[in-house]
Amino acid sequence: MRFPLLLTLQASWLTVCVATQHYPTTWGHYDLCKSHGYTDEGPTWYYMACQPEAADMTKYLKVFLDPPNITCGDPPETYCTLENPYMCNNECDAATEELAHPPELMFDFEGRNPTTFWQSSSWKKYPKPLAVNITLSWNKTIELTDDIVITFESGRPEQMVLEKSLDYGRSWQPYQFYATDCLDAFTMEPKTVRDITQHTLLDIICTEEYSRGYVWKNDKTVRFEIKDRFALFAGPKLHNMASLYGQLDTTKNLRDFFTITDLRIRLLRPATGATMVDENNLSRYFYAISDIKVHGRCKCNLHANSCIYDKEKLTCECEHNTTGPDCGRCKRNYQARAWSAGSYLPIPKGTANICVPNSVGPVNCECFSHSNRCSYIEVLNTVICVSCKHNTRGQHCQLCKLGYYRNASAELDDENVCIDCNCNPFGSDTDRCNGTGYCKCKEGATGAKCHECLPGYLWDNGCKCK
Ligand SMILES: *[C@@H]1O[C@H](CO)[C@@H](O)[C@H](O)[C@H]1NC(C)=O
Ligand SMILES: *[C@@H]1O[C@H](CO)[C@@H](O)[C@H](O)[C@H]1NC(C)=O
Ligand SMILES: *[C@@H]1O[C@H](CO)[C@@H](O)[C@H](O)[C@H]1NC(C)=O
Ligand SMILES: *[C@@H]1O[C@H](CO)[C@@H](O)[C@H](O)[C@H]1NC(C)=O
Ligand SMILES: *[C@@H]1O[C@H](CO)[C@@H](O)[C@H](O)[C@H]1NC(C)=O
Ligand SMILES: *[C@@H]1O[C@H](CO)[C@@H](O)[C@H](O)[C@H]1NC(C)=O
Ligand SMILES: *[C@@H]1O[C@H](CO)[C@@H](O)[C@H](O)[C@H]1NC(C)=O
Ligand SMILES: [Ca+2]
Repeated sequence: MRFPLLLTLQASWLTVCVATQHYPTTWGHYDLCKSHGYTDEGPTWYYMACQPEAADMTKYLKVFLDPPNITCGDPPETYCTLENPYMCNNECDAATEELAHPPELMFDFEGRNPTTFWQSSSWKKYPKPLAVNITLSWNKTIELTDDIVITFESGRPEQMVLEKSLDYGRSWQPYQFYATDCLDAFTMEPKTVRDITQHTLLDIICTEEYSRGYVWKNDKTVRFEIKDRFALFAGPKLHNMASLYGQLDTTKNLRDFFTITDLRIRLLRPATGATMVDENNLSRYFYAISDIKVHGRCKCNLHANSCIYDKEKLTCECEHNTTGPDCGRCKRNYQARAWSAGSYLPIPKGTANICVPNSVGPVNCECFSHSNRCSYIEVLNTVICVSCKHNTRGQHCQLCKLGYYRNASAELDDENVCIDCNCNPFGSDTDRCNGTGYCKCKEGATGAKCHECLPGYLWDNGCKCK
């Protein structure tokens, strides 16, 4: 006897669909955590997987340099342009605003002329390596959504490693190696992102794409190619994000690959523009970076569609009764079921996997003793009685099945609470009746059950005109 339950559910689905049709353009984008719907119990919430919009993440990071005093200008120094070693009248002076090159200038609004940039001291201690670590920390888990792009105003480094951390800087893994000669620098075969396939996506490569061919004006950027990697699943123009999301959902390693809490740019050897280092002009060699792009979204485990920056800290605005910086736990009193992340599946709207109130569960299976079985309906976050007996229906078996009416002299938990309408099949339009047991009669028929004829009619499998 599942029919009454199915009816109730179907009714709720229908109203839910109507309620969400106002947002057709947002379908499949996971930007709504819940929407309003109606069941025969009244208004209700309908829950969906959701995530914050992708944004420029450089606004929210802290930057640390190692060595800490590696920025040029303290004491003031002169340096040469790389194209022309005889032009050494450029000055870096930390105490003069126009001549200072502090780390913030890697993250300011670019597009100004001239560009603003951070610059290191020059390679005075050659042949001791000029090594600098630039560490970017969010103190929050971030999912990358676009290429990391580093723009150099010096030549691009001859050796560099991009590293990531997933545990707030406790451990680090390489993301990509960069060198003019990968074999020589890292004993790795040179590869490019085009060599990567779906099966080797997690492989860490060394690339010579962004170090070779020193051209001052044009080739200033070093990339970590997120979009090319996405494209292996989503197609060249990323038109099939559903396929990518499906993969991310089922493969934790893949999801983690694009997830970070910190990034570290390890600059190991500056551009020299030649095979030999000119020891007489070491102030030609330094690092200068004008811009770093990191595009991503807060990781909220598909339980939040916004992430706020308050008191220098990013936090997901958790829905679905989850909590924690990444919505990684169930709230107190909502732990009736183990926490789990929301799911991108089924495409396009996903599954919310909301946290369930402790009080909701078999204990609260309230069915007026017409059933002792309940079912938890995820999308509505409610418990519904299953297989209501005694001709009842509804979330708590509190209504009468169609074709039955409420016995006014019986309590809700009485076996006799619903009375068969018993409408005469020939005299009535339907087998339903109103709250006092009156059926809806066809023309000529009368009586509570439509089993009698009005004057002028004769009973003959219904009332017929004389
Ligand atoms: C940075 O500080 C260390 C230790 O105080 C010192 O040895 C080093 O020369 C300094 N480097 C620069 C570039 O000022
Ligand atoms: C940079 O980070 C690496 C590890 O990621 C560490 O071994 C090294 O000592 C750090 N400092 C410098 C100046 O390279
Ligand atoms: C990082 O965030 C946690 C809370 O999520 C906070 O307790 C801690 O102080 C933060 N650390 C830094 C360095 O801001
Ligand atoms: C650069 O090197 C050349 C020749 O090696 C030398 O004449 C010149 O003085 C050097 N420039 C500086 C600024 O040291
Ligand atoms: C927790 O879930 C209930 C539904 O069970 C909802 O009414 C309530 O608003 C939620 N609380 C929060 C803070 O999201
Ligand atoms: C209505 O309920 C009362 C109380 O249980 C019962 O005695 C009576 O028979 C019921 N009426 C019908 C028509 O079933
Ligand atoms: C049911 O219909 C009858 C006849 O039309 C009417 O007298 C009665 O008030 C109705 N009862 C309810 C609860 O609407
Ligand atoms: Ca800048």
